This record gives sequence, C-alpha cells and structure tokens, in this order.
Amino acid sequence: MTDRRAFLRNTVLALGGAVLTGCDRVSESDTGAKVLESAEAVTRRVQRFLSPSRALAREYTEADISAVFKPNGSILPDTPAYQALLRNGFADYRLEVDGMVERPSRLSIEDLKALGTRTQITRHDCVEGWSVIGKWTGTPLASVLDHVGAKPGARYVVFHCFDNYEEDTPYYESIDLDEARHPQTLLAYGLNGGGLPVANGAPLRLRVERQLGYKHAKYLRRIELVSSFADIGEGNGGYWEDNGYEWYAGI
Ligand SMILES: Nc1nc2c(c(=O)[nH]1)N[C@H]1C(S)=C(S)[C@@H](COP(=O)(O)O)O[C@H]1N2
Ligand SMILES: [Mo]
Repeated sequence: MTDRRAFLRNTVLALGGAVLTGCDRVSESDTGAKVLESAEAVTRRVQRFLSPSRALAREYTEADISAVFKPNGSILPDTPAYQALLRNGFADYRLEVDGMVERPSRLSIEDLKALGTRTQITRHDCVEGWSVIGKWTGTPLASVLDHVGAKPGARYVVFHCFDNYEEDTPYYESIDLDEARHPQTLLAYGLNGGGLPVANGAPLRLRVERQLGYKHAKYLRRIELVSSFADIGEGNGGYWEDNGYEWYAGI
C-alpha cells in the first residue's frame, strides 16, 4: 500500500497539471479550493485518473472469510439514544437522511432492503496494520441517494454516528458523491450471512471498500448531504481526520 501511494505521489509530478485541468470547478467553493491544494486530494485525483472511477475493490471467496471479524474502535456505544435502541432490538431504528436532498427521509432497515441489496466478500484494512476478510450485505448507497434525490451543489455525504469518542466527541465520517455512488459502497446490515453484530456497528454501518477502516463509519444515526464539511466537527471531514489522518484514505 505504501509503495502504491508513493508511486501515486510520484506520478503526480510526472503528470503535472494534466490531471488538474478539465475537472470539476472546485474553485467555486472555499473548501474545495483548500482540499484541492492538499496532497491527499491530488493523490485521489491521480488514482482516479489511472484507474477507472468504477474500478471494484477485490472480492474474495467464502473460503477466504476470517473466522472472526475483529472489532475495532467503539464496540458498544454508551450514549442514551443508542442504548434505548439496543434495548428494543433496534425495532425503532430509522436512519435519518437530510441536508441537501429533495426528499428528507427516515428509513427503517426494511425500507433500505426494499431499495436494493448487494452482498460482497472484501478485505478490511485498518490503518493499524491488520486486515480481516468478511462478507457484507447491505443496500448500495447509490440507491439511497436516488431515493432521496441529491440537490444540485451537494458534494459530500457525511455519516453521523451514535458513538462518542474521548467522552463527548461524536464519531463521524465523510466521502464524496463519486465514492458514495460506487457499486461496492454499501449501508450494511449483515455480516457473514447473519445480522450485523453490535461490535461491528449494528444496526447499520458504512462499507467503502477502496478506503481504510476508519472511513467505514459504524452505528449510523444520520446521513447528511452537504456542499462542504468545513462547519462539521473540526472541519476535516471525520473524527480521525480531525486528529490528523488523511481524508482520502485510498488503499
Ligand atoms: N462509529 C464508529 N465507526 C468506526 C469506528 C469507531 O470507533 N466508531 N472505528 C473505525 C475503525 S478505525 C475501524 S478499523 C473499523 C472497525 O470496524 P469493525 O469493528 O467492524 O472491525 O470501524 C471504523 N468505524
Ligand atoms: Mo481502523
């Protein structure tokens, strides 16, 4: 992975301005201009330039599935809202979808299933250096976006979670609309043929297979479409990003 990223960074130099021309008009937004200046943003653009943006992450076979899908980070949110849902077996759970959407919605897991399902066996790579392979079942985020209708100007999907980190800082994440519409980007409610365990993010978590583990927000409470995430958290697009990690965590 490191080699690939180093390769990509070097390729930035080789390709020079070619990659940066003819793309979306990011300079219209302050945040966009700021992101464009960062090395991660350039890496991301080169990565997409070199491999088609629809390229799939590798998928594995049933025989490859890890015996245990190691849980990491929060494994049992202690917030009152989550605890109340958990006591009721998540029967009252509704995913809130709002922000820059035509039709703000509150979706049950059944509502999501009705929008479409996909199952995929993929490898999860944590930034800490370990990997596990698991089989995920969920609804493509693209189907949810079609259902709610992104308003013109929406650029990112922000994932707000039920758990807090370090006492009272909510976990959150964000991806751009291109990544959100990738066919393997799922709102997952099933793992390895069963329900989603609490430790792995029940009742609903993100799978965004071309990026590192911390992007895969667990315990989804709300998803919000925005034109900029500058006003959310500390403005870097995610809990770990606010603590120094890269926003685009391509594998
Ligand atoms: N809400 C929430 N999502 C989260 C985390 C977290 O602590 N809270 N940890 C992240 C990290 S660092 C990793 S590696 C994966 C772990 O997912 P798992 O517990 O299913 O292995 O979840 C990610 N998503
Ligand atoms: Mo991680």
